[in-house]
Amino acid sequence: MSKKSRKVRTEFRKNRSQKARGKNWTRQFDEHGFQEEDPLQGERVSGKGDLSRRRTVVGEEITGGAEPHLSVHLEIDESCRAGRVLSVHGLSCRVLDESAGGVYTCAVRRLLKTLSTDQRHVVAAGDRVRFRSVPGSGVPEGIIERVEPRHGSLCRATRGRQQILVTNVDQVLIITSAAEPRLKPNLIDRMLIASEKAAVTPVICINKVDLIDRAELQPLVGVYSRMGYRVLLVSAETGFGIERLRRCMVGRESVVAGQSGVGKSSLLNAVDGQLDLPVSEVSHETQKGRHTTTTAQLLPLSFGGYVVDTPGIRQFQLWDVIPEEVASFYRDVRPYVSLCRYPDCTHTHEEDCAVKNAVADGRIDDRRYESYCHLFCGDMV
Ligand SMILES: Nc1nc2c(ncn2[C@@H]2O[C@H](COP(=O)(O)OP(=O)(O)O)[C@@H](O)[C@H]2O)c(=O)[nH]1
Ligand SMILES: [Mg+2]
Ligand SMILES: [Zn+2]
Repeated sequence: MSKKSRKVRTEFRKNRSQKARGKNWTRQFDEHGFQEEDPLQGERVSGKGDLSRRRTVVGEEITGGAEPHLSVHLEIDESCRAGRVLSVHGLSCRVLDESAGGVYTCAVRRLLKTLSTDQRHVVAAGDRVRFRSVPGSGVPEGIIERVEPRHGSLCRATRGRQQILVTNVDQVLIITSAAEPRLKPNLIDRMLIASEKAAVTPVICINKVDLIDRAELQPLVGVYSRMGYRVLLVSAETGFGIERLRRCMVGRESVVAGQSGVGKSSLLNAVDGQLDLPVSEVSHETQKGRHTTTTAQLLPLSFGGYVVDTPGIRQFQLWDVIPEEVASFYRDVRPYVSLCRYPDCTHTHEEDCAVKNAVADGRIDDRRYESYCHLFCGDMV
């Protein structure tokens, strides 16, 4: 991550375009300090009239990570609460007051919106924000004054624009089942690639271990552990491994991934009884159509932390991975790619391929190599 100071010119909205040197400008400032309208540091207003009037906002552009992000230095006082965006609905969002509790329906300060150039929404589910409560209709309402810098965003490109589905994700829980439905290691590999691409830590959870002999899983667990992945064997049914899963989720934001029926809801209920999620839902998530909802919902956990278990987010698989980069996301394949004879080696049919040699020597697991070949050949979904 690098931070560099950047000045941004933003235009005033039409309804704010009064003459710059309006009659009582100085007096208004004295009286109100422009707290309500312009809570900005480093703002200059020129007196050049309508056409050239812009404001210069000093912010920090943070590059690196999933997306460049502009954090604006707004003045925040004690009346601003620290909150977490639970979900976004069009122009408003639900924000949890992280210290006092309570969920507020919030709008976004207009200035923040004018700064948003390449994002569809300024605020995304998972954002850490500062917001001000607005007294009004009885239901808790507020206005978001600041969006804190993000890490770990799961994104999707829609019509050339990057859409952040959920942000500040600490880990992806890749949930599979040892049986019913049968274990699909290639599916684990795909979800691992999606996590690697998003630069979010994956945790592999194999559920329903009550249905099998755990010793059978040891070779597979060994392959993933050697690559540095955390693997948890769990059973929502018997409670096996649930305490370890809970410890892994405390205070973190976890996104749940995995196919239908593997026991995601059962596991989350076992981890936190207050979630009370419906089990065995006959869901729409297998219809991968355009009607699948992708509006992420953060569910607060009673022991601290959040979990996101939204069908459209769960299916996050290989949105933007191109075949040529697949190898770089296979932790076990990656060390060999630079040793191949051809710099553009695809590790599928070429001679003197260091990857294939490593497979022949048993340094790369056969099944992992096969799963690589499947993905490389475009078996992406
Ligand atoms: N034997 C066994 N069955 C489980 C376990 N976890 C969940 N199930 C069952 O698997 C089915 C699907 O569970 P559900 O939580 O709805 O899966 P989801 O679609 O991934 O959310 C239900 O019938 C659960 O009772 C487990 O650890 N062991
Ligand atoms: Mg479920
Ligand atoms: Zn090769």
